[in-house]
Amino acid sequence: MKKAILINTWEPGFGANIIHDSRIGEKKIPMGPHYPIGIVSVATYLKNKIPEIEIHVFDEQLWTTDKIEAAIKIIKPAVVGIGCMFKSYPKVLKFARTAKKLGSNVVIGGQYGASLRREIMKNRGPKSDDYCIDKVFGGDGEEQFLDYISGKATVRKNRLDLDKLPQLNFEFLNPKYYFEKYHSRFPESLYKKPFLVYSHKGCFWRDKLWGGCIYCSLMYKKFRKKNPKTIWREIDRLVHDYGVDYVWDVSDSFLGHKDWFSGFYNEARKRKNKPRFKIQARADELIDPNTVKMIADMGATQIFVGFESGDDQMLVSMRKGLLSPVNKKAISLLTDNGLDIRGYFILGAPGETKKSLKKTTALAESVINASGKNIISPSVFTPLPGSFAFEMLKKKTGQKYTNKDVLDWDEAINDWISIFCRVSNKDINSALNYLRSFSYDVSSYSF
Ligand code: B12
Ligand code: SF4
Repeated sequence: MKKAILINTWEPGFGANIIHDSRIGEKKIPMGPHYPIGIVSVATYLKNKIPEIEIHVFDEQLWTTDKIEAAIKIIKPAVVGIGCMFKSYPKVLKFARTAKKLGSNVVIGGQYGASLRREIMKNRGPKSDDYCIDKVFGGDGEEQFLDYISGKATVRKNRLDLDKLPQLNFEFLNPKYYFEKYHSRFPESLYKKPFLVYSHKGCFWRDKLWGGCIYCSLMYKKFRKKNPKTIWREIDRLVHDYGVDYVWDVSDSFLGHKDWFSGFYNEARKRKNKPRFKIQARADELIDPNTVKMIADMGATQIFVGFESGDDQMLVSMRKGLLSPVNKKAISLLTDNGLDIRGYFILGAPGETKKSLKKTTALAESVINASGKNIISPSVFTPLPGSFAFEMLKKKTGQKYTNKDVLDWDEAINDWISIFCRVSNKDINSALNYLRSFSYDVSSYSF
């Protein structure tokens, strides 16, 4: 019987925000854990199509790197598939080398590989000195991984119909381990069983001819959505069978399609027993009073919004597709409707100045001051592979970032600031440290 292992890589502190609390000193807002819905979907699809296959899914949030490596040595799978986002790439290589030494075929999927496929194959593929990766898959992994395991010469790269995907098979990873971990990290939380779903893939703004924020590395090109009934079937199962009380819909523009949202809302209204929601939306989707009322009414509790900057020129240089008045209107409407905001800010836009940084800190302060339950997440502009910004950096730095799959991110950020900003690294870091100095009650938030 063929054996396969799928691994979700994880770095401690992913996305964590350093905070300073006068009582406890400096600490990070604790994160997660996040159930790896992408990799479990790949495993589920494969098992449905080839029931006799033996598949194991390991998640570094639950097992240590050493334990997973030991499991690879014991199981000796024919294929090892590894999920990769940019910070975890060195870890991906570690697993890949171990698996390759044991004779497994190694493939990677996820955001990072999708953007640097050519570079990865050049440096880690069969013709390289460090051969440890056989294939890199971008986009939806379900069908591609199935074709690869089945030995098909040409792997399909169709965009999947999201309504036709099977519901996640929780035999691969039991949600209860994630609930337990969540509870030990957030013992005071109002929520006991948080979970992730996605109702869309892709983003309307990125699909537009001149659209897409320049820092965005999202690999999904065309906006696709699940039927509201499909996504509610998933949510109902989570609530009724697993007691889920908090759902983060990780789709990038939950409110991007008005008719779809009305359909989702109408389904929400039919249900008495439903979870609270955390959703992500653009500020320009949050300026219609009726829409904001509806998200409050359907049980949303926290809204992720990328405000990015308080300066219009920076919003233009990052190609955000909206200006400050829109950000301000969204803040006031969310506040009026009792919705908590998790606001994202990016320091280091092309053309950033001390003055524009000040406007950003002022906007961030206005989010904090709007409600005691709001949180801000500031970060320094990172020119990720797959983004327009990465191409800008490559253009200005000759060969430095060309043909490479392992990149020094501190160096890339420094180069970005010195080439594109009109402030120093020091100025950006002092604004960052200031924005990270607020303390929060994170008991129900940081999932
Ligand atoms: C949830 C999420 C997180 C979570 C959890 C991530 C996780 N590992 O589960 C947290 C909060 C921890 C997080 C952190 C960060 N994230 Co994040 N995150 C997301 C988000 C919103 C959803 C991901 C998701 O679950 N999608 C739904 C599932 C079903 O799709 P999927 O994950 O893409 O999986 C499919 C394919 O990738 C593929 N696949 C996946 N694994 C494998 C493996 C194999 C073998 C194969 C064949 C296929 C395959 O098949 C899956 C099913 O179709 C995306 C945006 C988005 N909408 O995708 C950003 C996104 C992935 N994150 C991003 C960023 C920038 C970050 C942070 C850097 C933020 C920060 N400032 O700290 C950190 C660092 C992460 C890192 N490792 O480097 C970027 C891209 C990063 C990159 N290029 O690697 C994205 C695209 C956002 C954006 N618009 O730019 N993130
Ligand atoms: S960052 Fe968000 S809004 Fe901007 S293009 Fe990417 S997914 Fe769309």
